[in-house]
Amino acid sequence: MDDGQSIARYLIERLHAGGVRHVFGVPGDYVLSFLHELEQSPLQVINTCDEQGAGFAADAYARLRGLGAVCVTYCVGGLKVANTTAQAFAEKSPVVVISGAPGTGERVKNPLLHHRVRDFDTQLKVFEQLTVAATVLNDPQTAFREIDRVLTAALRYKRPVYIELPRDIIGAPGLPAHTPAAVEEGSDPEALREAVQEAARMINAARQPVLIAGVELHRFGLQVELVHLIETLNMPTAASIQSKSVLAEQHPLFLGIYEGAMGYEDVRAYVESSDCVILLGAFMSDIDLGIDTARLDQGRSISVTSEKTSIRYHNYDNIRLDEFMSGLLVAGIGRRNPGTIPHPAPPAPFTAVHGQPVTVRRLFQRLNSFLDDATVVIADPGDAMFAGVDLFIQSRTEFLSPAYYAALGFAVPASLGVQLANPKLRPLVLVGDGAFQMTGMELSTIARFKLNPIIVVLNNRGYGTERPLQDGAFNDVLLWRFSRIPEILGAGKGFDVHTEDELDAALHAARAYVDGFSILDVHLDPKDCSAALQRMTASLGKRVR
Ligand SMILES: Cc1ncc(C[n+]2csc(CCOP(=O)(O)OP(=O)(O)O)c2C)c(N)n1
Ligand SMILES: [Mg+2]
Repeated sequence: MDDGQSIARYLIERLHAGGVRHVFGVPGDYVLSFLHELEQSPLQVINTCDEQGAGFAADAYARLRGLGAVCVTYCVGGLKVANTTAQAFAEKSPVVVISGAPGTGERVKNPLLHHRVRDFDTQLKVFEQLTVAATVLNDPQTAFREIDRVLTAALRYKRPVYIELPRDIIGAPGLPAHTPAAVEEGSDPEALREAVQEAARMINAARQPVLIAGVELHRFGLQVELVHLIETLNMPTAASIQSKSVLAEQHPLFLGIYEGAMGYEDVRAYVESSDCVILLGAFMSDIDLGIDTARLDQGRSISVTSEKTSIRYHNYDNIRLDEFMSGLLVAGIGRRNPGTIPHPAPPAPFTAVHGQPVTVRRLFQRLNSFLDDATVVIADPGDAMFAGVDLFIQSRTEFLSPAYYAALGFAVPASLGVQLANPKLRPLVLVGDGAFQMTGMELSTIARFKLNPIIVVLNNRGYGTERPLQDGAFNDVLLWRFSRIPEILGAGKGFDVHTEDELDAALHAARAYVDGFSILDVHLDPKDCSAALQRMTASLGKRVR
C-alpha cells in the first residue's frame, strides 16, 4: 500500500476488498468530493431516485454479496436511510452507511450549517442505535484503524455499520504503512469442543431430533455446509419464513417452513413433538413463530448463532457457527433413520382458464412454474410475502423478503441491488400496489442502468393486509395504471392482467423480453387474499382489537 494514501482511497480499497463493486446513493454537497473519488475508482456509483431506494438496494446487495454500501449526504440523506439501516440491522444485512458531513474546520464556533438538526453529532447518535459500529473519521491518525474496526464488525456480525466523512478530512493522508486488520476470528477451542460434545450427546439420546435452518446460514453463505451436515446425519430439516430458500425445497429431508400454527399442521406437529430441536443461525421472530402460536421449548433446544450459543438453559461464549457445524460432522453422531417425514407437495401443474379472473391462489400456482435457477424471488411484506412463503423453491432459487422488520417498499429497489450484485440472476419482484407507490419510482434507476427485473404488482386497490385487521378508508390507495409506467419512463414493457390467460401470456412475454424491465398489473379482488395471510391475520387480529 502507498504511503500517504488518502482516507477516502483507503475506505474505497477496503470496500473493494470486501467484495463491494457498486455504491448506491444520492449526491449532496457534503459528499460530492467522496463521490468524485468513487468515480475514479473501480467502484460504480448507482444514484437512485431516493435515498430509501438506495438503502434497500444496498441491503439486498449485501444479502447476496456479503457486503453492501450506501452513500448519502448529511442528515437530509442520512436520516432517510435510518429506516433501511434499521431493517438491515434487524435482519442481519451488512450494509456500510457512508455519510458526508460538514468539515471539522467548518464546525468551530458552532455555526448553523445547512442540513444540521440539533448538534453536529445528531445523525451519529441516531446511527449508533442502528448499527453494530459507528465512527466519524475526524482524525487522520486513527482513520484507517477506525475503518478496519467498523468493517470488521460488519463482516463478523453481518449487521450494518456507519462511517461519517467530514468533507475536509477525506483527502487527508492516513498513517503511512498501515496493514489492514485481520477479519477472521476463530472459536474458543475449549468452548467449541465442549459445546459440540454436549450437543452430540443430546442428539444421540433423542428420539426425534429436528433441525431448523435459520437466516444466518444464508448470510454467512453456509448453504453447502448445511446440505452436507443434514445428509451426513440424515436429519429432517425445516426453515423459517426469514430463511426460506436456504435449503432447496425438493430436498428429501426438507420438512417445510416451520411457522407455528400459521404454517402447515404436519410441519408444526413434527417440529413441536421433537425432543431435540437444533436451531442453526435462527433468530425466531414473532412472524417466524406464527404470532405466538409456536411451541418451542428451550429445555429441548440447541441454538447456535454468530452471536450466541445455548444448549438447553446454559450458554457458551465465542463459538462460530461454521465451526460448530463442522464439529458436529465428526462428533460421532449416529446416522438417523427418520422414516416418513412431512414434505411440501410439489406444485400442481397450471392450466390457464380462459376469461377466468385471476385470484391470489391461482396467481401463485402459476408463478410456481415460472421459477428457475436464475430467478430470485423478491417479495414485499404484504400478501406478496405471505403468499410467497408457499411458493415451491426449487434447487438454488433465492427467496428474499424482509420477513422480520417488514418495511414496505423493499422489493422494487431490492431488485436493483440484486441484479447488480449478480447479473446472472433475474429478479421476480412480487409487490403490493400500496408498497409500489412508496418506492416503485426506482424503476427509473432500473431503466437507467438497463436492468430487467419482472415486476408483478398485486393490485388489490389498497392495503389488503390491513383490511382484515381493521378496515377503513385509510386502507385505500389511488388506482394507478401500473402497466403504463413504461410510457412515462420510456423504457420497459407493461401488461394489464385481469384473467388467467392474460397472466399466462404476460409472463411468457416478460420472460422473452430481456432488454428492460417488465411490469404486470395483476388486478385482484380487494377481498381476496392468500391462505397464509388468512392464517396470519387470524392470529394477529386477536392482538390488534
Ligand atoms: C413502511 C411501512 N409502512 C407501513 C407498514 C404497515 N403495513 C403492513 S402491510 C401494509 C399494507 C400493504 O399494502 P400493499 O403493499 O398494497 O400489499 P397488500 O397488503 O395489499 O398485499 C401496511 C400498510 C409497513 N409494514 N411498512
Ligand atoms: Mg394492496
